[in-house]
Amino acid sequence: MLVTGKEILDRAHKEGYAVGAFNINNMEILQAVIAAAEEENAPVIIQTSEGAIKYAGIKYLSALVRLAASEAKVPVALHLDHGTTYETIISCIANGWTSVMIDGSHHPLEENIAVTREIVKVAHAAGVSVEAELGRLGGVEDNIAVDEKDAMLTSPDEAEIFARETGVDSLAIAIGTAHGKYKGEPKLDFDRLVEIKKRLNMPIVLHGASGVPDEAIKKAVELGINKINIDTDVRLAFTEGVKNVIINKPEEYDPRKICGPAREEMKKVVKEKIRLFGCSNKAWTK
Ligand code: PH4
Ligand code: ZN
Repeated sequence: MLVTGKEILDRAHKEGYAVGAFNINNMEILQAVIAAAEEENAPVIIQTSEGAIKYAGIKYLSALVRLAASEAKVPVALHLDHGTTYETIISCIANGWTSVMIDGSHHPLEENIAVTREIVKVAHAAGVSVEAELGRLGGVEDNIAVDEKDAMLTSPDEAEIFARETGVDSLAIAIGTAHGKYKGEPKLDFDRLVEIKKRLNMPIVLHGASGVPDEAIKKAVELGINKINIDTDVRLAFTEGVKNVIINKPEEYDPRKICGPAREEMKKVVKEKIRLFGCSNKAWTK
């Protein structure tokens, strides 16, 4: 069942759990995520980055995900992850995405508000949900000075203004996570999350959640995170699965026997994440 991002996230916000948003680039990743969500009876967000669209093609991804969603026994949203241009966002809306992210986080506040507002206007007119981002993700390492760290993380004051001025459906915040593999253990600023959730009272999104210890994720969900982006941990499962076959059966040359086991490895990881996020058995039917 294909639904909007808002339908999925408003419930999660109200009931206090987080929905997994998994990046997909090909059929096997998509099938792994959908199968995991069905086995956990959980709503799920399938997301595609601009890089994924460049790799697979917008028509292919649209057809694949919309077919998978229409056949799925659980609610599925198709979301654009880190949309940076008006053109990409409009093409996704035109091709059936039910949720888009406008990432204006590299802009100063006023400009971020302006670009986000513009997207909210067109997306909402088409019945599509909007996620935006405030604050800078990534590389919050120990050797960065305290005020520099503070400047990268989302300011609760700015978040309040941003949410009010833009009318976004969900907001991605920076509280100490980073994209990709971590060098050390990430330290999340939970006090900041609590303050932002209290002031905004809306669905809050965590990017860069792969590699964050389970206890920290659980706490972030308890404190108000409702959408959790996972890409790297699924990529690692895929490569592990492929490597296992290549190393143990070097004579194998059938792609189905190489990608099939990788699909199983990815499914296991996605199921674990869904359980960790408190999203199992949260699916509904219309
Ligand atoms: N993302 C994933 C971004 C993927 O261009 P690209 O396809 O490489 O972009 O938005 C996340 O927040 C995932 O974080 P993770 O790396 O911790 O899984
Ligand atoms: Zn991200």
